[in-house]
Amino acid sequence: MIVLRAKAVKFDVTYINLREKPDWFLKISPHGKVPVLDVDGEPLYESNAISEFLDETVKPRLHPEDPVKRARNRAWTDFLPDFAKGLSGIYYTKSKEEVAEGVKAAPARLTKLEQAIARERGNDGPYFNGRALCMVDAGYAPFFQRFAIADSKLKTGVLDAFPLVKAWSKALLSTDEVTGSVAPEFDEAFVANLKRREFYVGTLFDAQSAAAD
Ligand SMILES: N[C@@H](CCC(=O)N[C@@H](CS)C(=O)NCC(=O)O)C(=O)O
Repeated sequence: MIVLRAKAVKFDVTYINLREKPDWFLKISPHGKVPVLDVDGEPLYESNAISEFLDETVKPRLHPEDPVKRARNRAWTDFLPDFAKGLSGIYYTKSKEEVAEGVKAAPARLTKLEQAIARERGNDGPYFNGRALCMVDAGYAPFFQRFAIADSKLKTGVLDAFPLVKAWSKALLSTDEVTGSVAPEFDEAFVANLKRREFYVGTLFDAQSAAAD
């Protein structure tokens, strides 16, 4: 969605309930996962594949022009599932103790990312490659969005030791393409999901204030 928005593509969104996946969705999504992009009746799946398709077919290019830089950007997008595990390992946990373990484990991945930003960018940002939003930004932003909601209650301060990552996350979370990429009730739905799955962080959002947090 961030890539679509960055390229000003006109699109319609259909949200589905992942706990009751409709048949039409299961027919077009082989792994039963979102997102799926329907391009004139051709379903595309896997965020990376969709984003790459959009970058090849719709201007402006979000990937760097320089092939070496582009390859390194792709390498950091490949690191995303591992990185995401570092953050979700903090909030997809069932107790305070598990949160603390997650906080202890996350810096190994955050250090790699901090070093990558320092090395790849060579300027003040605010995005992964500098002044322009790029594909790496689009990949990481959703994970920073989710972490920010959880950490508004956990207050781990885990990003404090990683100033470049922290500033990057802050920039992404105040970028229109990112903030507008989720449904208006996204925060509320995310918190409801944390509660439903009985994660410890869910207990920190009380029923009355969840919608406002
Ligand atoms: N590798 C996939 C992962 C997508 C993914 O995990 N989607 C989750 C929601 S964020 C999903 O559809 N989960 C439903 C399920 O696994 O049943 C991608 O990047 O598109």
